[in-house]
Amino acid sequence: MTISRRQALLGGTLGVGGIALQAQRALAAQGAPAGRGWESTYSGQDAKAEPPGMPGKDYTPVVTPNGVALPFKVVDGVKVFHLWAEEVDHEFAPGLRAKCWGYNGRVHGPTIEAVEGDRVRIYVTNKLSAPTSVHWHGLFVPNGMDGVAGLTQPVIKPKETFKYEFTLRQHGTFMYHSHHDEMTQMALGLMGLIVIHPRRPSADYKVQRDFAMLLSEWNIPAGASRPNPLAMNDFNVLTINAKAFPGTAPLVVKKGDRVRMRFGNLSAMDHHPIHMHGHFFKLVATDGGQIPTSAQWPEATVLVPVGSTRDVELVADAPGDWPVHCHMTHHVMNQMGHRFPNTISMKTGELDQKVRKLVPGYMTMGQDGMGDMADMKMPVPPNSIPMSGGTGQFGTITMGGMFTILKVREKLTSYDADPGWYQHPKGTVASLAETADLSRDGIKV
Ligand SMILES: [Cu+2]
Repeated sequence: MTISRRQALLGGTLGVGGIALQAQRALAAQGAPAGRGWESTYSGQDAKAEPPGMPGKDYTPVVTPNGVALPFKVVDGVKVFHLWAEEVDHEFAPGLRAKCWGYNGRVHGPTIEAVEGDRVRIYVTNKLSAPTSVHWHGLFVPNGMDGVAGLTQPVIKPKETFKYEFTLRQHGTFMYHSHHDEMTQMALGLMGLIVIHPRRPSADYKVQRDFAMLLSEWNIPAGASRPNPLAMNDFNVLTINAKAFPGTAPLVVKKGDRVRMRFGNLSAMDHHPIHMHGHFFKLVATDGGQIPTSAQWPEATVLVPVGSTRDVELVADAPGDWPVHCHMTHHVMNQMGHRFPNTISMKTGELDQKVRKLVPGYMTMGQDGMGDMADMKMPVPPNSIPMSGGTGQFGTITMGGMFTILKVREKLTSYDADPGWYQHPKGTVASLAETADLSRDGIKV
């Protein structure tokens, strides 16, 4: 029997076209999306609890550089957590401490980690002198568990303990933070990350390294002992997990590892374009959910807006020490980069001589930019850190703040130890051009 093209298209007889049409009708009968992806329920769906997912068995725990996971216990199938808000004497980087507000003795608070379908009960004790509340940013919760003081619950007064309880219906990267006097309490550090693993992960969810990083910003005048919550701009301490470089722990991975980096941003006023050297990554999720593979796009810089999370994934296939940092240049500088008069290219020699008559040892800083001030030997006011500067194997790194290092190694004995600086293969480091090179290539200098 032969089937005409017309017959096949109409599906009037058995044929390829007919089967396709039947399949289409079957899909339509099941209520498949008409093309825009709307689903009948999102956050309003029923919550169905599943047995508590356990680390090592149901998920591989994330790494929170410079941080920890919040411990839990299981009581009658419910995961029970306890957060307490309190004042914390926090070190941002060697040389800079401030009295901040955090949870469980840490700034920021520990990472809450769980599995989709877990029933969680989170106690919050207020050990501060001010009332507070905790909001679960991005989570689908019953309205009364949303943690917005005044709107969905009374404030948690000093010395009180509140109980939050809900079932986790999503997976991804989320955040928690104070939702009372946010300007003050978040500026002082009351925030943390929530990581929820999928209950039934797809094959490509598995990674070797899974890092969780919370971005924030602070105004701490040099020498001050507390962050200033009134600041609206001029943030001078920019942090990853509340640490400014060189206080940030490196991200240690093995060559070929699949790596996930989860970024959350609870800064007061700034978005952070996080740039990674030597690699590209794919944007795979936001705090609104997973991005289908077909919609993921490759980037070398991911913008993490205030109040958002972004998950990226990469294959770390290039050995080396690669910066991972905010690309806003003032966000990779520490305290002292602000409020200096602009003296770049000024000849200040005579000025220095004059001032030295009054102030012995006076020296104008910044004629050649700020790099000279990065020298750790230059004195800085008590309880402050130089505006830039860690020290690398080739000298001063003129960056601070929201900066860390992805250390990709071919051989690694442990993920937990800093493997030191990358040993570059011979002939692969930029170096002083030799006369022979210049003459061969006709470069006149
Ligand atoms: Cu930034």
